[in-house]
Amino acid sequence: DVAPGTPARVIDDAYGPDRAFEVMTWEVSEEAPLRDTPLGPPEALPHNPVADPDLANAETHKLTFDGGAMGGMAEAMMEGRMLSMQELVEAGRFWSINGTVPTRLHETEPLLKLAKGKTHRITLENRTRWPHPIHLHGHSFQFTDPRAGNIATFRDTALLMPDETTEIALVADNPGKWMLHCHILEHQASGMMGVVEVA
Ligand SMILES: [Cu+2]
Repeated sequence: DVAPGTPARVIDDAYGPDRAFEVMTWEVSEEAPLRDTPLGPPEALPHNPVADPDLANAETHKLTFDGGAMGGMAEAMMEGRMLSMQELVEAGRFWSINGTVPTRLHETEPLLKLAKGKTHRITLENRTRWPHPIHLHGHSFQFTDPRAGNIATFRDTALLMPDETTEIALVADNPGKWMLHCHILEHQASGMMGVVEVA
């Protein structure tokens, strides 16, 4: 029970206690409640139709994320040429996935080709000094390591902290060419994006 007029602060400390910031402050109104009694519990949702990964019979893959300030990236492939970090910075493309920097996404070779209908375990390795929320289109995945988050939860984005490595698993049941990219859009636009093909 919170007394009317008592402020409650909402703090976002996802990036650690030293980077916590206040999102909003709210307080309970002095006005009468809208209802005499609270609503009942919500109705149960239908069963989630997303297929559970079969971890014991999975194909394994790896994606490495490189680049940015204070990182170790020395060079990367762009448009079929190996460019130095200096050249990449001058081109405004200083993030890479598996050593490649796409420019025209629809023409680039997929980062991964996933066999349709199978379970795939994908290691995500962040070799940069920056956090990256890595977002995959077309599929929902689970973490395989409970240290990364509740492994029962299906997600479309994995937040990789600096130098963090984790593994995701999914059933590739949605054919097509799907974007995979950092959801910090400046990072996406400057190279941290690619295509995952399911066929
Ligand atoms: Cu990023």
